[in-house]
Amino acid sequence: MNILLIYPEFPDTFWSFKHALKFIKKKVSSQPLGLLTVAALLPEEWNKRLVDLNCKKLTHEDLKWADYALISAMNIQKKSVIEIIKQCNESGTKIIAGGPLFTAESEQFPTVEHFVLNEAEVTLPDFLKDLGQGNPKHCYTSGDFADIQQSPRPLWELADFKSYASMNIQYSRGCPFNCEFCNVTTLFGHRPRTKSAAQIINELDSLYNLGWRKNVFFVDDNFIGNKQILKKELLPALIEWRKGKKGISFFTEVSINLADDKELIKLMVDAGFDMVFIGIETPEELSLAECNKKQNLNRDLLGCVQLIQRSGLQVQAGFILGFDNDTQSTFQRLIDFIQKSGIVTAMVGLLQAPTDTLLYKRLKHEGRILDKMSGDNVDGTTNIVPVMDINALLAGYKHVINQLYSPKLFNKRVKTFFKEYKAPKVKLKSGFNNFYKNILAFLRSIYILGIVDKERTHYWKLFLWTLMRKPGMLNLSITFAIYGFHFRLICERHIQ
Ligand code: B12
Repeated sequence: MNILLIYPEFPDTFWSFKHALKFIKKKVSSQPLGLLTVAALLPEEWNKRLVDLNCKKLTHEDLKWADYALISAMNIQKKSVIEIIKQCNESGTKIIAGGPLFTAESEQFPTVEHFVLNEAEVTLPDFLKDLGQGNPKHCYTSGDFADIQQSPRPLWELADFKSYASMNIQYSRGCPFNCEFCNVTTLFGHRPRTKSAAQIINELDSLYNLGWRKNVFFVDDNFIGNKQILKKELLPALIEWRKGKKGISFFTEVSINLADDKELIKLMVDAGFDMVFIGIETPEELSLAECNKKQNLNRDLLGCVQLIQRSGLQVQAGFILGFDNDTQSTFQRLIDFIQKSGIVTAMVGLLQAPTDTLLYKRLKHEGRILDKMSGDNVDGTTNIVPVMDINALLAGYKHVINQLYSPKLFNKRVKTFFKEYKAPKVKLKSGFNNFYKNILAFLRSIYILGIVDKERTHYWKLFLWTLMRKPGMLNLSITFAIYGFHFRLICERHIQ
């Protein structure tokens, strides 16, 4: 059996990092982990090829070779998905579709032969059994959650490492919290399910043995969902694993209560984590209460962020505008909060309601749902009727985005961050090859940002400031300048 695994193209968005990746000559930020996991669940003797459309084209020869095309996607990739399905239909290649987009909206794709939805560990075995008996059904779905201790190691071998800036691995699924706008608990459950430390070490070993030395992103919904087991098993194992190795820094997604546990932060830093993404959402207490973001309530959010930064972790964060309790003053409050926090990568989106959330249910009941969400929560659109006048909300949103990603405020945030941040003592030595690539990226930044770009004076101002005041941070400072360039282009092109 010949199996073609197809990953659709991402549009140019905040998280695509398209305009930043060209500085490091990478095509895409990370590999399609879902498809590589599915590949490992298929019979070993089947032939498998991966076509990630973010790296290469899907050819007629690929489709002719394949007995089945397996497609995985998020809703943001829908445009590319429609094109792929058309190509498969024209060439007569049968499709098996799975992953978040199809699990949420399968009815929109009438020409797909088979849907294998939800977690493949649960649904794929039944499909394979029926296929073996020559009688596969149209749709496989399940409300059961997989035991991920039984998940196989993803088939990294199928991915062309040279194209990716980071590699994704997954330790847990699910989250103990219940934020109104988030669908994670519906999709993956309340009780975080974790892999064993041995599984993760095996996955890391295989990545390392295949030559990977750069970032590894733990794509957990909330990495600290089960703190006890993390402190007792995984983090000590990661600290041990790191000894004698070169490169590989980790980053992940956590909730703000990380700040309550200094021991946990220290273990994470010692294990090689250098960055975390946190859903902060808003500095407005009433809005936090409205969306049931209990873990963010009744605490000094700014102090928590600074504590994490001082401990050696860079903080990226997501923010939302458009809660029922937001007012005209929320916009400036949010700008002030983000500026003071030194959160350089701050993703600000409008409140949207994914179908499988408590928010969707509430707003449907109140007659305030307009449509399906766009899938990109940073494109200045929403599928809900906000309490605030929509034009006032959009104007406020654009103002916030334009302010935050103006070179002046962006650089100010970088400086605030550098003043707070204590770089971890764990040295993630990257080796000559990465050093050489960093130099090339630096030279490209000089040309594109320091000579050609209209905002070049800001590039040099930040460069000189860092050189004089924080010379040890020069590498990071240039990385931020490149991020700032990407965010500014995204704002100019999509949110104006
Ligand atoms: C890592 C991640 C990202 C990464 C990169 C992902 C990548 N390169 O593919 C980043 C940070 C870039 C990202 C960004 C976004 N993301 Co995201 N992301 C995730 C996250 C946290 C983990 C995904 C993952 O790798 N999981 C591990 C693998 C093993 O699981 P999986 O992919 O789901 O695959 C399993 C099943 O789905 C199934 N399966 C998957 N594919 C297939 C295919 C076949 C044929 C079969 C049979 C089965 C199958 O089997 C697998 C094993 O069980 C998920 C949440 C989650 N827990 O899944 C959100 C999630 C996928 N993201 C989501 C969204 C909305 C976004 C954004 C649009 C958000 C935004 N700010 O606008 C952006 C857009 C990206 C862009 N480039 O523009 C949504 C997608 C919703 C949807 N209905 O499509 C999710 C589900 C989060 C959520 N709470 O809703 N994301």
